Amino acid sequence: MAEPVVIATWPFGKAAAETALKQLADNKPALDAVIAGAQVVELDPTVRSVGVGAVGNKICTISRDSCVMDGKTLACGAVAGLENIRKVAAVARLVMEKTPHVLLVGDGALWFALQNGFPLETLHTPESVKAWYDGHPDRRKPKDGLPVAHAPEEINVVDENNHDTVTVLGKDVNENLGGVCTTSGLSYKLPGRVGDSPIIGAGLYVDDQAGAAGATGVGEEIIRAGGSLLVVEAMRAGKSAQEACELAAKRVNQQAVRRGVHPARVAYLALDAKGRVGAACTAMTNFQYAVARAGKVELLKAKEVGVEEK
Ligand code: SD4
Repeated sequence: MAEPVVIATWPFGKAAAETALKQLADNKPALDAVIAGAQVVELDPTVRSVGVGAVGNKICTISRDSCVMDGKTLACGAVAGLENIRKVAAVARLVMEKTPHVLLVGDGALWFALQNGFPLETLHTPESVKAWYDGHPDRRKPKDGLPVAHAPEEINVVDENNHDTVTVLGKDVNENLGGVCTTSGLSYKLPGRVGDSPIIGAGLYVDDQAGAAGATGVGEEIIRAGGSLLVVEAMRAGKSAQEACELAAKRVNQQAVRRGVHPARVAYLALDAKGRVGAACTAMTNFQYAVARAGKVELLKAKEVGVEEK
């Protein structure tokens, strides 16, 4: 039997990786394990950017995006713009299992969740509402004499604290890969805005025959670059997990420079079927990720790829 491995975004991914690794050690399939791990973060009211306790969009609604993918069968499912449901990765999984579709959005996703027994619950907490109020771009102090930008086209230059997604990739004892991505998306986003996190190929892609990849950061840039699929295809073409993440991060930089919007804040994680991991980011010096294997979880700093690198 192969050694299980989990990799997850951000310091809060440590709890996700720990939970997922325990499940994998009990011989659970990769997809079950990573969803159980992501759920720990979805339900943690101290995390401001994923589920319960998240900072809302421009009108303070907490609108969630999530997707899941099974590397063995390529089965996948997703939800976008889902409100008032706490365990949205579990809903994405049911879209995969119970429908012929890949992605349900908004009211349809909510109807589907309710039909399948998920309770309608608020995700706001007194602390998250206060954080929304205090951090609202209209209320922030002007920077260098200019108001802090918050229009969607300027989202790249909003500070780096207004977003964080939990993406968890795992390899089970049978060398099958599974992945999940779940988020409340960019805080103060426009109502109706959907990021990369529920888009298969952007926020997540998993194929046992090539590898698994996931993303975090500014979703618009990840979608534009075809992020996670780009990482997986680079692995399929022979790059290591690390090289593939760097290649995709460089692509984001090149596109951002070409469009005159640098810095674009994006990070990629990758895991191959042999358990080798990789991580790279663009202008996100604070990006850390968790790797769990052999009963231990460690937090690592991703390699930052500079604009000049080709
Ligand atoms: C989004 N990619 O909605 C997500 C947000 C995120 O680190 O991951 N931020 O664009």
